[in-house]
Amino acid sequence: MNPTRKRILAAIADGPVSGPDLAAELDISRAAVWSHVEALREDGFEIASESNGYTLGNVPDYGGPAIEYGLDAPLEIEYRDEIGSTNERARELAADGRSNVAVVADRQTGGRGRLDREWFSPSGGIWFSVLVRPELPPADAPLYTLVAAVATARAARAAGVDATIKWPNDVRVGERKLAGILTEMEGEADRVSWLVVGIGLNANVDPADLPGDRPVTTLQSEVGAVDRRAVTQTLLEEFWDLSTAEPEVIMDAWRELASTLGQRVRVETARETIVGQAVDIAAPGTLVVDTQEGLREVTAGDCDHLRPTE
Ligand code: BT5
Repeated sequence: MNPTRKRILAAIADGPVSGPDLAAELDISRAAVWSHVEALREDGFEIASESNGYTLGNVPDYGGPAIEYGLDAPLEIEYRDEIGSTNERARELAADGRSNVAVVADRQTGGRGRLDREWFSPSGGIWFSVLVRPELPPADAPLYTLVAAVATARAARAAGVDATIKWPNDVRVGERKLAGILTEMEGEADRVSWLVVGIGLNANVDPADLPGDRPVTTLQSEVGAVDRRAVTQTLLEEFWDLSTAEPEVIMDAWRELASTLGQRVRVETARETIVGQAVDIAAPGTLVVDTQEGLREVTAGDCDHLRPTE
């Protein structure tokens, strides 16, 4: 959001401030104050103007300015009502040299999961992709999937939903999938050039509009409709804060929320199937599985939690 508009909103949030006072405080003309206020009203901010000045009323429910307003993370928001895939758009922005942008959409027409699987993204969900350029060797990129999973589970918990993480990229309630993560990157030999972390969180969505072949859930069906703006802000802030933490701190946060550890699991990798007990996570995000042949570290794959008899 335009920094002057951000400052106007901050100034009028707690009561009336007159046009001349705002103009003096921001060192702009009164006409400029007026045109910024008009632009903010067009973005959906309710701004009363009375004899004692401007006062901020309701903030828009969702959208770019709504998410940016009060967001405690240095991310620009690019918002679309409809888009093919926020990951695709974030990759385009990466090619343009951009960074620290989150592309957010109300619905996606071509949402993607891993291995080009379809990701259902009807209106009412939280679908977004964060583009960052961390100073990280490419091999450490999976840490960002852990960060995204922790941030998503924490945001769901803040909304009252008992979410846990299933390795590598699912956030679930019990056995029902609530959210998925798709991390993509481009790297040079020794460092990441860009990273796009896509998060799809079923927020105010009817489970009938989601895949019927696997157990799924939504925040709305767990606790009733949520404030998408607040959930998105919490998620982005948690993501930003944890993304700069040391790997050990990230992994400890992950361990605390993981449902996979201690489970018997079957992991399908591109080459083989590994069965055993998931005992730990290791940097940068590998699952440590205790198998009949000893400890194995798995970097990627589809993981099923098995019942003890399987
Ligand atoms: C994922 O893949 O879980 C990653 C999903 C990432 C989606 C976000 S939305 C914003 C950004 N833009 C994109 O285009 N993508 C990212 P995977 O682990 O491969 O799981 C995919 C499987 O989850 C599908 O094959 C379905 O079985 C199931 N699925 C599809 N849509 C779902 C939904 N909305 N909720 C729960 N499960 C779903």
